[in-house]
Amino acid sequence: PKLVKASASAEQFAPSNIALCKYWGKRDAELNLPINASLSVSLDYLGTHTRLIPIEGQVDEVWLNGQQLQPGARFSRKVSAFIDLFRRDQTLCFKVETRNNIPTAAGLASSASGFAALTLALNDALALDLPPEALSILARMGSGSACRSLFEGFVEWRMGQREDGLDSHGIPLDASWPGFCIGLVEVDAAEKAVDSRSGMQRTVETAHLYQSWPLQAAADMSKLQQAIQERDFSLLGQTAEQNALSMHATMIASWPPLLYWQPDSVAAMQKVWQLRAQGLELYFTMDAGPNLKLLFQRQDRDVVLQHFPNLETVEPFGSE
Ligand code: 2P0
Repeated sequence: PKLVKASASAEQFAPSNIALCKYWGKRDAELNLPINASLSVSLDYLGTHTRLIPIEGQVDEVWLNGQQLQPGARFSRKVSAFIDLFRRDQTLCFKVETRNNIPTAAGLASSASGFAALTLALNDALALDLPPEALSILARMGSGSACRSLFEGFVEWRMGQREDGLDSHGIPLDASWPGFCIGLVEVDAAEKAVDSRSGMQRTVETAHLYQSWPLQAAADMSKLQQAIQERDFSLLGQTAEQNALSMHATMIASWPPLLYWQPDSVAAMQKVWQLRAQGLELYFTMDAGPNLKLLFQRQDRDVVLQHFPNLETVEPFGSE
């Protein structure tokens, strides 16, 4: 978009999302174009509220959860660089207030919901009136996974073929699954040592095992679509868990090795496997961090909570 001046303040919300088939690896690092398609589920009310207020000045003011950040802080620079995509007149600046209601303890990435909410707020403040797919493309430029947070429910990120990335964006699946539950298991809330951007790059450049990842992801995309269409929870859970472990296998096979797990992560995985051996339909997925996200159905919620007390649970499609 080519813009002249801000028209108004704006406030928007976007949900966080959990990928069932992961985005891992870029074919273009500047445009955030992925090597594989991915599929996620958005987390309903858990996400980011972003408010934009036009201000006089030479620099944006970035606030995160009620605290003003230094203009040189990493997050501030990322936000300003993203607003630059929308800015022709460099004197157009904003106060950006970002609030995450994702329990920090869950250690969930907030960049997906953050850039999605910022994109929606810019669309309003600048009166762009862009269609959802265009907004998804723009959000992707801030953070790849943000292109999925533009939508509710199950979302596919089509990788696209074009070099300019205009066919690489999120598409919501026309599917609902009442009773579908996600549980957030906190292992460690601390910020990770290696961010996703560098982790992906290291994996693509150094892990021979990564060559098999695009094939795994393509096969998993089909299985997940089938599972969602047929509401086959076992197929969904198995596919998501194997997909996450396959992604982690490529990370571990990088050099220097990239292992996001902690002893408690492995203990939680073993607990899930044990419960499953006893007949419980419980699966997990994990991202670039030590925390687990559990997948289960409403009818098993009480049993799951007995084994994982203090579990924050979300039902993206409501209960049955
Ligand atoms: C995902 N992750 O699909 C995967 C699984 C982490 C592991 O998308 O560099 O923060 O900003 O495009 O979007 C996190 O990566 O990376 C992510 P950038 P992003 O959810």
